[in-house]
Amino acid sequence: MKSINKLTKILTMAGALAFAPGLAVAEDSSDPIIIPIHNWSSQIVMSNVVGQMYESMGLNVEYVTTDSQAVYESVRLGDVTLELEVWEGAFGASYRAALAKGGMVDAGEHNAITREDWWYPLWTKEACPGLPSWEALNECADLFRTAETGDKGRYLDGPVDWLKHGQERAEALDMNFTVINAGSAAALWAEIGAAEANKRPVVVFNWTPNFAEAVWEGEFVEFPTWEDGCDKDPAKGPNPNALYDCGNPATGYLRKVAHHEMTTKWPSAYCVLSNISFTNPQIAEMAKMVDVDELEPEEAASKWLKGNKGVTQPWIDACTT
Ligand code: TMO
Repeated sequence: MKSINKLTKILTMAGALAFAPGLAVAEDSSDPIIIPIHNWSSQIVMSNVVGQMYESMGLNVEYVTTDSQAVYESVRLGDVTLELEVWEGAFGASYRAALAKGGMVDAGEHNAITREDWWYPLWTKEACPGLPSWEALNECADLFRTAETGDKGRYLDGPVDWLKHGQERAEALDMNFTVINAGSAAALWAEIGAAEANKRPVVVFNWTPNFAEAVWEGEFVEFPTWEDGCDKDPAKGPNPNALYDCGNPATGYLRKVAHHEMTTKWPSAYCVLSNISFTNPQIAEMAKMVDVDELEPEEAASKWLKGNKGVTQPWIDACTT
């Protein structure tokens, strides 16, 4: 369906140009397109991939490191030009708030289907066979006790700026878990790696697409199914008095957004942005090139682009020829 829409769009554009030979297409500004960089690998590599695509079109690009929630306000105001990875689970609320205030345009979804939630490597299930249900996890809470968490189980959540509301979820569902925020994505992988040697049960925040699925077999914990408004309306979810008593969306979107002036200031670049649509395997590979192969993000991006010209060049050609 998605690809048919895209094909229709490309054909319609080609048709429009064919019948409007005198059409003057405005040139893109030589001002730098400002691309924000966050704290997980696929986003960093993808940002460099798209930045290098723009450079191949003769455009100027600058990267800035920004907070992954505040960035939506920055896109809206034009302090940054775009955002390439709007994950529904982590950033849906900030995205919706900024979109409603005005100044940000939706540049469409990637092909990818995303999920972000409590996750365990498969050896954990040997010790807690009722998994993946959250009630079973809760009954096994003792298995996850550490010196730090006392008589409660330890759940290692993502860095604070991903706003996963793990503590609120544990409280809303009356779980015997203490939620600790990791300082970085690397701390999540270290936690899994350290548990692997003696197959110690662990539960950590994880997501897909990600490199981790190629390294450790595992599963997401099944929480009460996400309902729209679970983060705003206590009536949603099983606890009538609490927010965040649902899992994250299990088939979430991954979206692109831009500052509204990008459409007129860099029309070709915006056209390319709207064509861009990465898949789960492509995004997992971008992460792997940094987290497993240990390439620098810029290197990973240029290597990824070299291997995938057949994917990216048509997105550019449809906007520039
Ligand atoms: C926002 N993230 C993909 C790290 O969950």
